[in-house]
Amino acid sequence: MSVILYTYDWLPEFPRGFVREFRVRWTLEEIGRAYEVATVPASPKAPEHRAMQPFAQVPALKDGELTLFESGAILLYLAEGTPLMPEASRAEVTQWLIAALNTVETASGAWMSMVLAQRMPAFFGPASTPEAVEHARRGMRDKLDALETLMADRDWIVGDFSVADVMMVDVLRVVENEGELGDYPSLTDYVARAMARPAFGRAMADHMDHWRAADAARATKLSV
Ligand SMILES: N[C@@H](CCC(=O)N[C@@H](CS)C(=O)NCC(=O)O)C(=O)O
Repeated sequence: MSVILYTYDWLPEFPRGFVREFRVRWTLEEIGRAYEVATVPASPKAPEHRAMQPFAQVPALKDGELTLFESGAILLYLAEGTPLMPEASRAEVTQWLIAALNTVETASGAWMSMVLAQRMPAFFGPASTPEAVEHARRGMRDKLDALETLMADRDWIVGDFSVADVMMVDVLRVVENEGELGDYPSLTDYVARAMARPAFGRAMADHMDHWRAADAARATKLSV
């Protein structure tokens, strides 16, 4: 049965490609599960949105009667019973998916929000001091250093490609896009290896098509 993935009706250019809805699309493509996309208004947030996602964020997912939020919970749910969650390494795959969110993304997210506040103070401000940004960057690099050592002698984080790799790579892509993986060759290769997967390519094409269609719908609305 097809699931419904909720994302925003429209977003400006800068977050496209990196909205957390993408990691769900990628997982759905990896496991070959049919899905439809439904939208919630980005602004103002609707009560129906908050009813599905108490923090009024995306992604959210509906599978029949079940509604889920939190990308980590959604990925774990979808991966269940598929090759992305091998029974023999369930505990380690879960551990690494949580490490991606709770150790790496907390550090990279703290740094990234400071970078965005400097770049677009009107939108994300107030800007932090350069010293505070550098402090956050060093905190992120501590985590990247550990991952770099780990990934030097493996292709995927636990055995074969798993849902932990979807999450870890989706977190690292943001850092790579900012040019911060330049001196991490193992992590650069890891991200490139994952992004070369056909499922990643299909998910990204659909993700970007969604925003193009959203632009067209918005242009039509503005012209009437
Ligand atoms: N912990 C949440 C974070 C979700 C999240 O930050 N979503 C962003 C889009 S990538 C969002 O909706 N931001 C708008 C907002 O917070 O109002 C998850 O992993 O699902």
